[in-house]
Amino acid sequence: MMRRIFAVLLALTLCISLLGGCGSQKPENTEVPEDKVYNIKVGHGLPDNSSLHKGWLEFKNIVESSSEGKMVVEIFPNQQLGGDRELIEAVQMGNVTMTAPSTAPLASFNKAFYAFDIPFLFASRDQAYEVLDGSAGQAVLDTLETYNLTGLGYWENGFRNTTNSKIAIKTPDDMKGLKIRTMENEIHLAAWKMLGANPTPMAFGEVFTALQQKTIDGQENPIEVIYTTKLFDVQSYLSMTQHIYSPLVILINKDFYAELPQEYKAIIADAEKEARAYQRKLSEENEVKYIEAMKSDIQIVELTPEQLKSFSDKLVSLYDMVKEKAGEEVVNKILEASGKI
Ligand code: KDG
Repeated sequence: MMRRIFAVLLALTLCISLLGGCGSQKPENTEVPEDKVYNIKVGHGLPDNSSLHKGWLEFKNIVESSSEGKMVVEIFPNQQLGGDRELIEAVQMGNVTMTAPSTAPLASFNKAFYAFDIPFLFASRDQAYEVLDGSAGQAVLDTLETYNLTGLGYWENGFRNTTNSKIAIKTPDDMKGLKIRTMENEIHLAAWKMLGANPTPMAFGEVFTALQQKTIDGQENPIEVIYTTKLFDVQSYLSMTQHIYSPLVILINKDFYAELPQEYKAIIADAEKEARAYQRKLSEENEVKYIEAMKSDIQIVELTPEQLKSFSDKLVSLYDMVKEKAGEEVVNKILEASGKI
């Protein structure tokens, strides 16, 4: 009898350990080495007075205090380590640990992100937060793992608006032939062509000089970016086109994150969530503050619902283009979550 019980127990123990081993490629790292310090190098593209930078500072404070200094976060703002494309590559390779690009340039690395390039996708920030923080947003983040990246969450770049040096744009007719800089993203390029403009894709770091030297007439970005990077200084009109909501994606090198002790991984995940809420709140507040701060330097052009519709009407066929690029499944998930289908 005892021998039978012993045999059953042995078989059970074997099963459990085998199952555990099969479930994950590597065993979870639960040990926290006493004297090891983990350095987290963060690079991002915006200045110190942006909500993005303040969000990273909040993240740093939480991570460093919760880990009692065992994780140290160093932040390089203002494109010091490169623009969005370079930073995505650097995080993939592990030369930089974390970054926060717009989803648009990330789409040329990982096509699922084209799903966010549907114009007028989100009706409000709250809806954007709900979709991005829900299962549809998570499904897009999950696709990053094959690119040696882990996506922790979405922060806010904001609703994008159009500036230029020539005309108070109110409808697509006003932008015929205007040389507009777009982000490096094929859907954005196609959209501006459909609107009748003459678009040029360009890295963000070159935009200020290109506007100043008038090699381009205009560009489009959220209010915070237009203000904090002083684009309003070299532009005459700011049309509140609100044509697309631009999320920022918090990326971390996949191997670095996977190999962290479980306790530290949780600290990073929690800090990202807290900093996200803080950054979004600040982004919303800054939008109001910064419109006020620049309105004597640039003419703010408000658009009526009919005028906004004249833009969306021209862009209807983009839906199919986005589906073709990003994949129907992921696009439908986003469209369903945002009540579009
Ligand atoms: O790091 C974020 C910035 O690079 C971002 O604001 C870029 O929206 C962007 C643009 O227009 O390139």
